[in-house]
Amino acid sequence: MYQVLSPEGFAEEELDPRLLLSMYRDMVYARVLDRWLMRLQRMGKIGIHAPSEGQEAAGVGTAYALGENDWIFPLYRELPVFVARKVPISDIVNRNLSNRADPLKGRDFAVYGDIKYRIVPAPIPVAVHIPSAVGFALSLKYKKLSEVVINYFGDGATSKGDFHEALNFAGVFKAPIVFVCVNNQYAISVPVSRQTAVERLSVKAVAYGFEGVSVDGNDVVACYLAAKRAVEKARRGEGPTLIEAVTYRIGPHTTADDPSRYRDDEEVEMWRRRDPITRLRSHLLRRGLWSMDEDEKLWQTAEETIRKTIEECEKNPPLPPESILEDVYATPPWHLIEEREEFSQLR
Ligand SMILES: Cc1ncc(C[n+]2csc(CCOP(=O)(O)OP(=O)(O)O)c2C)c(N)n1
Repeated sequence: MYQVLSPEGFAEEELDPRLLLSMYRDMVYARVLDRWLMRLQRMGKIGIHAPSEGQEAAGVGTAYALGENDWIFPLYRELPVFVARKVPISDIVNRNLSNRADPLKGRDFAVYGDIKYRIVPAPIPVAVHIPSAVGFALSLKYKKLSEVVINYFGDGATSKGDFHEALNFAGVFKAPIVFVCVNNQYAISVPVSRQTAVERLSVKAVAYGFEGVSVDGNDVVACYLAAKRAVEKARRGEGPTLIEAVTYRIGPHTTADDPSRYRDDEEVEMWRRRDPITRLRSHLLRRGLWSMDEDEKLWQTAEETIRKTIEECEKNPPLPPESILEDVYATPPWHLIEEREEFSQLR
């Protein structure tokens, strides 16, 4: 398994300090925002949240390998990717609150996406976005654009036919795509050992004629370098890569799950000791690029900034009920126009 940062924060390869500090900042913001979204759900202010705690290196590292014109087909647990793409925190919060400033107007569960940032909203059915991502990548190739697609999914998705059909097609037609399988060890309560008999999910790429690589998903530098290589290869027209980022979901599957029913505290504790944020911090401290004072300030600023952003977002009014009738037809048919009229008379 490809690793650059050892668990103690040693590295043979010394990446640019500015890049490391920027990734560190984004990982901290993603962690703090994730915890706030959990709290908001518990306060009854948002419907559901799929937490990303523990998966920050996999998301941030791979997203940093993209150019700004590249396209993201995420899963629903990709908050760190959105933070790395510099989506404003207010957009993510408004989305979750489903208020009038929600860029998706209350549609589609709690997943985020926005064409402005070239992020396609994640689907809830497992793996169905993989064929779409491949089709989209092929359209970029036919249009002779130099843009590439990055497509995130979980270990559970590798058991669906969609995954195999899509990877096969991508291999045959050399689609400009990077598949990132975020192996967080579980598909809700099903451990990866019940999902597959292979040791590493990356070997599945071999059957489709392209390269697969497993990386330490808690090592942001390894995730970044592996993704950068894969993105450059796709951009050169040399086809897809499957990256398996081996990591762990520290929290529940979603706010509607109780993981204590299917896994031990010791296992969670073992993975907490491999925390991706702590690992990068150890590296930064070792190289004298960071101090504990600066660290404390960063966490405090993240907490304050996000708290204030949430307060501001909560001032937005709710969506008008008739908005559920919008965005299906370019020219709404008569019955929807009548329904919209009825809705507005109710208010
Ligand atoms: C086709 C389908 N079957 C079942 C579900 C219920 N379901 C929602 S998420 C999930 C597990 C997905 O696990 P994985 O792909 O590993 O991603 P993770 O949530 O762990 O990040 C399941 C079974 C679903 N959404 N779609």
